[in-house]
Order: sequence, then C-alpha cells, then structure tokens
Amino acid sequence: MGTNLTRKILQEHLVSGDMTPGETISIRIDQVLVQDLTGTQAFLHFEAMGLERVRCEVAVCFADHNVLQVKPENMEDHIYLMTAGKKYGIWFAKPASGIGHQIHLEHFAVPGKTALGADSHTPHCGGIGMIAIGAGGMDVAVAMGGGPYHLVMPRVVNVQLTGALQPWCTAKDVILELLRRLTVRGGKEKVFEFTGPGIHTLNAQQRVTITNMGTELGATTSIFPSDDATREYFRRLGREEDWREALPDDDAEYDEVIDLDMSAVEPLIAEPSLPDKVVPVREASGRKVHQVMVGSCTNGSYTDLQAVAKIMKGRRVHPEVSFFIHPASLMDLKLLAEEGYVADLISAGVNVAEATCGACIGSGHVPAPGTVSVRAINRNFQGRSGLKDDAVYLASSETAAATAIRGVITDPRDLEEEGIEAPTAELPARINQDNPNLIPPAPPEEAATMVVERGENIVPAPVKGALEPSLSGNVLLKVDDDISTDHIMPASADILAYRSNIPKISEFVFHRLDPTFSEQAKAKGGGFIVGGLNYGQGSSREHAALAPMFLGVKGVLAKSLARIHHANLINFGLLPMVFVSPDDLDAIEQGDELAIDDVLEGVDRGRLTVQNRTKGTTIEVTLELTERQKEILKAGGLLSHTRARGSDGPPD
Ligand code: MIC
Ligand code: SF4
Repeated sequence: MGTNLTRKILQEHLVSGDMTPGETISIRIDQVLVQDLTGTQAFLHFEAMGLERVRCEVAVCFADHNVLQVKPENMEDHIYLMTAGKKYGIWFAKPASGIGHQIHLEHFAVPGKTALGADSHTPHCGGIGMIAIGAGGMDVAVAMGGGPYHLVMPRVVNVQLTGALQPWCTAKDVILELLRRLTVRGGKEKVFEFTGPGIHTLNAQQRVTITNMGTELGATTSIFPSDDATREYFRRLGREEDWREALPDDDAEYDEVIDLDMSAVEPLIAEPSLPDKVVPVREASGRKVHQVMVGSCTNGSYTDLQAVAKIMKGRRVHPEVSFFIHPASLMDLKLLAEEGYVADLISAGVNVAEATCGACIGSGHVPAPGTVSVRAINRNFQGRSGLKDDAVYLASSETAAATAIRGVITDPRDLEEEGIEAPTAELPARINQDNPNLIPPAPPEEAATMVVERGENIVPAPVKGALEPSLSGNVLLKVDDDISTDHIMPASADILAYRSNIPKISEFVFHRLDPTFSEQAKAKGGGFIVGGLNYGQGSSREHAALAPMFLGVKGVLAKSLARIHHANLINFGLLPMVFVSPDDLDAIEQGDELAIDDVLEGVDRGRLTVQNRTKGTTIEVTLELTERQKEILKAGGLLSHTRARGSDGPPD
C-alpha cells in the first residue's frame, strides 16, 4: 500500500520516534510564525535560550491582532517585536499588513515544508500542501532556535470529497458540515487529509478556508495535496518558482476514511456559542440581526470579499444592521480597490475596516447586550466578541451578506428571488507581493550591533521552581465541558495590551466566569482547576497556562484536555490530570481541598492519587506524558528544564 501525504512530509522531517499513531515523534520545522499576542512571550523565551539568530529557514512575526493600539502598551509590544525580529533574523509584518496566516500563505508558504505557528490557525497553510501546526509560544521558540517539535503521531483521516459545491454553497459550509458531524472534540490527535475527485473543483483559497477552520475540530492539522490548482495559485502570486508538487500515492493508506459529497452540502450556520452547533441556515432563518462581519483568517481573502462585493453591488445594507469587513491581506485589499470592488462595498454601506484580526479577537465592534451578530469567521466561544453573554453565529461570507441585506438570518439562496446571481469563488488575477509593510530582518553583520527596544510592558515571564513532592490546595473553580482558552485567559482590546506582562494579565484569568478568580487564587496560595471534556480548546495562547501558573495554580483535573493547552500546561510546570473514571468529576465541588502525595513518583508512573480532604474520598488521575515531558514537569517547566541541564541553545 502507498503512503499518504501527511506521512510523507512527516517522514521527510522526522528527527526521532516511531510513526505509529499515538507514539511521540519529533520533527524538524522549516518555517516559524508568531503574531503580536503570542510573539512577545515567544521572543522572550527565545532570548532566554541565548541564541543570536533564528536557525529555521523562515521566521516571521505578524502584527495583526493588536493593531487598534488602544493602549500605549500595544505599540510598545510592536516596537519590541520589530527590533528583536530585525536583530534575530525574523521578518516583521507591520500593523495592517493583513492577518498573519494569509500573508504567510501568500508570501512565504511552500508546499511540502513544515511550519509551526504560535497561533492555532496555522493549519491555514495546509491548504497548499504544508504540514502547518499551531503550538504554544514556548514550543515555537524552540523551533526558532532550530530545535525539533514534539507531537503525538496523529491518525491520518482521509476526507474523500466527491461532487461539487452547488450555487451559494461554499468551502465554509464544507468545514461546518465536518464540524456538524465530528464536533469540536472530533479531531484530537488527527490530521485531516483531503483527497477525492471533489478537490479538483476547489481552488487553493477555498481549500485554505477548510484547513484553517479544521482547527475547530481540535485537529493537529489539515492538509490538501499540492497539485495543478495549487500551482495556478502560486502563478497568480508571482511565486511559481516556490511551487512544488506534493501528492499522496494513488494507493495511499489512511487510518480512517470519511466520505463527503459536496453536492449535498447546503448553507450552514453555527449557533451560539460553539463552532459545532451547526444547523442549516434555513432552520435559523428569520432571526433579527444587528451586526454582520466578514473577515478573519478564514473568510477575509480576496475570494470571500469579491463574492460579498458582487452580492452587495447596487444594494444597501439593511438600515438596522452594522456590516463591516476585515480584509485578511493588505495586498488583496489593494487589488479589490483597483478592481472597483471596494467602491461597491462602500456604496452599499459596508464598513471596510482595517486588514487585521479586529473583531474576531474582540478588538472593536463589540455587540450590544441582547443583540445577534452573524460572522463569517471561525470561532464563537462565549464572550469572545467582548460581550459576556454574546450571541454570535458563524456562517459563510455569502450567508453573512444575505443576512446584512435582509436584516434577519437569511439563506443566501433566497437572494435569487431578488435576481442576485450566486458569485463564483474567484482567485485574484495577480497579487503583487510587494507589501510595503513587510520588513525583512537585518543582515547578520548589521544585526550584531542592533539594540532591542524593550518598553516597560515587556516583562520576562516568571519561571516556576521545581515540582514539589506533595501538593495541596482548594478547587478554585469548577467548569463545564469545552471550556476554551478564551474563557481561561480572555482576549478583547483592554486585556490584550498586557500579553507581554504576565503579572498584569493574570488579573484577568477566568474574568468573565468569575471576576474574583485572580484575587481568590492569590489569597489561597493557588490551588486546582477542575473541568470537563476538551478543557482548553481553541487558541494556542500559552497565557492560559502561564498566567494561572503565576497565580499559583498547580494543575488541572479534567475529563480530557485539548492538544495545545495540554502541551502549554506542561511547558509551564502545571499538572495536566485526566480522571481515570470521568464520573469522579461529579464528586468534586468548587472549594474542596485536594492533596496529592508522591507527586514526583506519580509523574514518572503517569498516574496520581488525589485525596479530596473535604469529602474524604480519593480520585485516580492519569498524566499522558512522554519521558521528555516528565522531566520538563519535574523541573517546573521547559525553561527551568533547559536551565537545569545547564545548556544554552534550544532544548532537544
Ligand atoms: C485566536 O484566534 O483565538 C487567536 C487570538 O488567534 C489565538 C492566539 C492568541 O490568543 O494569541 C490562536 O488562535 O491561537
Ligand atoms: Fe486572528 Fe481570528 Fe484568525 Fe485568530 S482566528 S488569527 S484572531 S483572524
């Protein structure tokens, strides 16, 4: 039997391990990306390794999340990232160059290569045949230093696409259909590899929309082959020389197969407040909407915005709706302006906002209480928009535009009644890659004398001491299933200013669930968090481990842990504990006092006994740890581990 594309690329980059699903492997990383929320910590970790220059092929830092610069701290972060990047050999994409994933795709991505990004939507570039994985900033810093990335060898799921999308049905609906079937927990330790005759009906940008949002399945990554359609995209980018073919063997073997007939996919919408609460748009239609957004790394491309402009041309946004778009790339926006599409949008009353993450990360356009917002973006975790009890729906750009015209959730196919034709998914004619905001690193000789500018907000991350042999503390918070890192370490403009300042940002841990959490955790000298399934899903932000660690949190007990958050907990020395018997969750209450003895032996065994002193019971938990992770945990985290070994340079 032949080899699938995922295994081919992993094999070519394999540093250690056995490529059997479930086993730990490590791989060489060719390209690294960070952004302005995760980048400051990643850069600080990199500096702590004592290296002068990055050792990967390409490293880029994108100023895309914190662009509004609502506080002076935001710009301080950017100045640090720009000067450090120049010195250490890292490209810097200035604010409003666009959203990092799209800029990386257009400017740097190369089929067959590996990329590690300090952002969960790094699988974006999987759409052109890369193995692109999201990780915490600490793991990305290691890759910047030339160290390997350690991961669980995923099961490779073959999604066989057949048929072709019907008018008004889109790539976004394909990924929503997968979320409907598999849920936000369905992709853990899996790679979704797309093949089948249907892939030839999708252009590269449509494929990217699918791999980008594969993140919401909890997947390690998603990938399409690099074929003639990919080549055509690279030709239009003016980068045909970077294109190479990357295909699975004809008789490739997979661990699982899913069939998806795209002809049967209809316009879908995810209801508040999870990306897998998917229903046909028809079932949700008629609900009054106050706000509509198209953008983010998932739906902000030329292809999406051109479709919206074609729908809006000659029409008006409903009088009671605010409709804004965040383009994903400055160069796409420029082309759309040259071709007249931006004028069509403006004439229709669409607010063409800056090319950034913007409202996707709760930076601006916060909805009013009691209103509905329909967004062509990728995630709608409760409170992420900046409003605690928000009602955010996720849909395609076409559904969003139809909704903006009618003022109620609308199946875009209904627009045919008004004589509006279904737009086809167009690639840009030619995207000029001369992005004025993309700043290359300084050459080594110049870099050697450069000084990194560090404002007062750039505070090195606290480092935890070695793991103690016994631990005790109260359950500081008990939460439900599917708690996202947006719940643990909220985003939104006011808080984002403190991403480089852990003492300050730790004041906001669990802020929307319990505004007193941080004070209580400190007053009690730390403790434990108890959660349900898929604890820590969503973003890669290591702040969701680092800030609780700063508050004295010693570990998390959950029914299951999301992939990136699990790694982040270990990197910062927190115990990632999973109930052996999930029902034990019911026997713990918030406030209970827990104690664990023989912690170090338990870490070695991968199993601990937790005493509930309040209830007088004991609970068994497992720790899924590799030998390397056991050592990291015992040392108190990755930085302490590296220091304890007394070595400079990236950890192995
Ligand atoms: C997100 O979409 O949640 C973010 C903001 O891009 C995060 C990164 C972060 O929180 O810094 C992600 O996806 O990893
Ligand atoms: Fe930015 Fe939203 Fe994409 Fe995250 S999901 S990178 S916040 S656009």
